[in-house]
Amino acid sequence: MRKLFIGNKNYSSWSLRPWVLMRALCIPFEEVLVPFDGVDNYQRFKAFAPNGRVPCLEDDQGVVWDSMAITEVLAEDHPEVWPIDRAARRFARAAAAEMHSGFQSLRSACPMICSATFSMLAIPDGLSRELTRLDEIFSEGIVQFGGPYLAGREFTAVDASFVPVAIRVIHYGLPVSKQSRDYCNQSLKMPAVVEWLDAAIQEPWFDLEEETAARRFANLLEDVRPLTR
Ligand SMILES: N[C@@H](CCC(=O)N[C@@H](CS)C(=O)NCC(=O)O)C(=O)O
Repeated sequence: MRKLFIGNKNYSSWSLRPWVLMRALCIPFEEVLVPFDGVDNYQRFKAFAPNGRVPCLEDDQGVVWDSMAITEVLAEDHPEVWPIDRAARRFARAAAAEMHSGFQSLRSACPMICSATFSMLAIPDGLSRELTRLDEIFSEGIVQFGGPYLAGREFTAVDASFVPVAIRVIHYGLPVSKQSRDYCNQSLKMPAVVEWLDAAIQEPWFDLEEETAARRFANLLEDVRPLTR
C-alpha cells in the first residue's frame, strides 16, 4: 500500500494536491500526517523525505518527493491522472506546471488556511496580475475543453493542483471573474475536498507564521476551528 506523508491539513497546500487527486480518483493510499512543529521541520521531515518537506510518497519501489513528481509517478499506473485527450493533456500539464512554479504573490499574500475566511484590505500589484492570469487559465481550459473541469469532463491533476488556489479565492474573497468563482466553488464542493476541509478544521495546531502572513493584507472574518471558539 502506498503511503502519503503530509503536513497539517489546515495549512499544507502542497500536501493537499496529491491527497485530493488520489482520493478523487479512488487510488488507494495510507495517509501519514506529520504536523508542522515550529518554523523548522527539516530534520523531522528528513526522516521520511529526502528534501525534508511534505508531501512525500512511499511505495514498494522507494520514495518520491515533490507534489509534481508524485503526480507523474501516479500517472504511470493510473493514466486517468491526466486527461486522455492529447490537446487537453498538453493544456493540463502546462497549467499545472505554471501553478507549481508560479503564483508567488498569491502564495505569500494569501496563505492557505482552510478553517478561516478573510476580507482583503488591499490587493498588491503582483497579486492583481496573478488573478488576471488565473482568469485566463480557467477560461481557456473551460471554454476549450467544455468543462466542468479545467481540461474537460473529468477531474484530473490540473484540477487538483488548483484546489488550494480555489480555497484561497473563496476564503479571501479574491476578485476574479464569475466563471473562475463558479469553478472555485465547484472545487470546494467535491467530496474529496470536503473531506480534507472537514478534517482540517478539527486540527488543534495554530501556525503563527502562516496566521501572521494571512493578516498582512487581510482582516480575519471567521475561524471555525473549535480551538478558537
Ligand atoms: N515544491 C514542493 C513544495 C513542498 C513544500 O514546500 N512543502 C512545505 C509544506 S506545504 C514544507 O514541507 N515546508 C517545510 C516546513 O514548513 O518546514 C512540492 O511541490 O511538493
